[in-house]
Amino acid sequence: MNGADLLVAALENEGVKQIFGVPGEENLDIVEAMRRSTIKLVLTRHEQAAAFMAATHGRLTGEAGVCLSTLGPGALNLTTGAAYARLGAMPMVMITGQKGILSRKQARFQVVDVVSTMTPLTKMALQIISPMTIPSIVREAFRVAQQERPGPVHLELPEDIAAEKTPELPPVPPHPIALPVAGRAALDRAAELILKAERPLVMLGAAASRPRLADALSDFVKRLQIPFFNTQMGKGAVAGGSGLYMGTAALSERDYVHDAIDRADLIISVGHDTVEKPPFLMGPGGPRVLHVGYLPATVEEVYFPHAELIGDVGPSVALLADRLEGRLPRAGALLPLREQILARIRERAEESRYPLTPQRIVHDVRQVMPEDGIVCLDNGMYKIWFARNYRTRVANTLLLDNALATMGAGLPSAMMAAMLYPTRRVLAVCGDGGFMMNSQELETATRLGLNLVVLILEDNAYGMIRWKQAADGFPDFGMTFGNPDFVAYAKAFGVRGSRVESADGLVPTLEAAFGGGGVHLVTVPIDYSENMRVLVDELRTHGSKNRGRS
Ligand SMILES: Cc1ncc(C[n+]2csc(CCOP(=O)(O)OP(=O)(O)O)c2C)c(N)n1
Ligand SMILES: [Mg+2]
Repeated sequence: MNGADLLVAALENEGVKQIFGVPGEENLDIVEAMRRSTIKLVLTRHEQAAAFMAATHGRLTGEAGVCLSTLGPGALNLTTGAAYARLGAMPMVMITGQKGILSRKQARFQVVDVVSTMTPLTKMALQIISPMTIPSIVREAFRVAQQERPGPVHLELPEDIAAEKTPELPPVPPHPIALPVAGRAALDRAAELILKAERPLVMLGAAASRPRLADALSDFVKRLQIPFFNTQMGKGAVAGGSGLYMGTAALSERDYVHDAIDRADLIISVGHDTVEKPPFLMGPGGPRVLHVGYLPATVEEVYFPHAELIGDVGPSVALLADRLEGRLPRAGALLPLREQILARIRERAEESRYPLTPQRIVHDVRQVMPEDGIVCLDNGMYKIWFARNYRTRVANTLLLDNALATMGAGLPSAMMAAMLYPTRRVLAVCGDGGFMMNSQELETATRLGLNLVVLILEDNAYGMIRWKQAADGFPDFGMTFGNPDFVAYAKAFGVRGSRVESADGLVPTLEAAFGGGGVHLVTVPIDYSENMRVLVDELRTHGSKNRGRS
């Protein structure tokens, strides 16, 4: 037995089923230990994709996903994934190799200080210097990665420690940890605030999407009958059909959902994480905010709650509902605004312009996705449209990154979703820019035999930045590029590809793609003139009218 065997045994003890990555020669003892283990090695074509997949495993299951790389160059390729998991609160364990530390037979070849690089990007980063410590370090890594607020942990296993002979050591068994529930005084205070509110509103933030919370939050909202909106990453946290959904705050102000937010006198903010682009801006004289979360709120210029309810969120909100159920005659005060807000959002969803409008694309995608289908977004202009316009009815069915907001994660995150839920429809939606940042993973997806459709929105540009440039009054400059023929590109990977040729062509093309099984790429041209017309001109007018009224 050697250090690598101990590491792999410790990972099996944590229930790890697969490790994503690109090994280097420094990892070969780990690879050999894996060969003799129950853990599968899932090769990717870039370490970044391995990290995005591992992080998404953590996001969707609550159990840390694991990725592996070599030293120096491979480890540095994990850093964007580390930041993605750090900001997005996704549990992940990254294992990297290193040259031997007991002697230096290759001098400084490929050596960079990976632990120092990872330190600010992780919850914990350390080098393993003795096999004896491996069982406890691995247990600690998973504990730290998975406990609130979840995130990435980095372990560096130098090749000589991996190869070092060691007696067999028992792994440290994991045990369930029950988080403390909010105390009576805090519950009473929170209940008092809500009882006094004239126009309450619930906001569901990023932490509301933790997989274990779906039922508890749906119950909470239904028992209180207070209308709710969500942040981008809080989307889907409450099961649909409640009739209480008021919209998604994809922008920070002036959108139609802000009609309700601006009129609220109390916002019960559940699981808001200020890594997200602000869903509304607190300022002097705005609504009071009650922060409900696993951890106290960070104080920001735009977020400084007046009261907090801290503790295990599920049981805490159940206790809060016990104090309030049936005692809130004004719970639905803001509900009359609901229909007009949702009607504005639905506008032009069936327009038959070609190239297609973002509204039409969101609408058509919703048509072909069953309630439990999962849409995974990359980052680009369409993210705002999907966040704002796509209605979710099941938790974690619109996966987007409003934290690091990195391009390139759309395809890998969808691949992970497809691996975890092989019978559900999974769609990656990517811009022509973001797709090309990790398009090499089409090979991984086909090799893994995944059922997955990738939708590419073609505007031949970094559309989001082009839009910002225009919205800020700059001349149109420098944001366009050419694309490969995406259908031919898909074919080169052995992936079936289709191009949408008419406004009515998207739904049947997506249906056929899902129907065919396997990996399928669909490319559709998008008309982004709506960005300026709706998200700037229309909302500016709306915002100023609104301010005039209040
Ligand atoms: C890795 C990375 N690089 C740059 C950016 C800045 N950025 C945000 S959106 C965007 C353009 C995205 O273009 P595309 O994927 O084609 O989507 P579109 O906005 O055109 O729909 C850029 C460059 C980013 N978020 N992440
Ligand atoms: Mg684009």
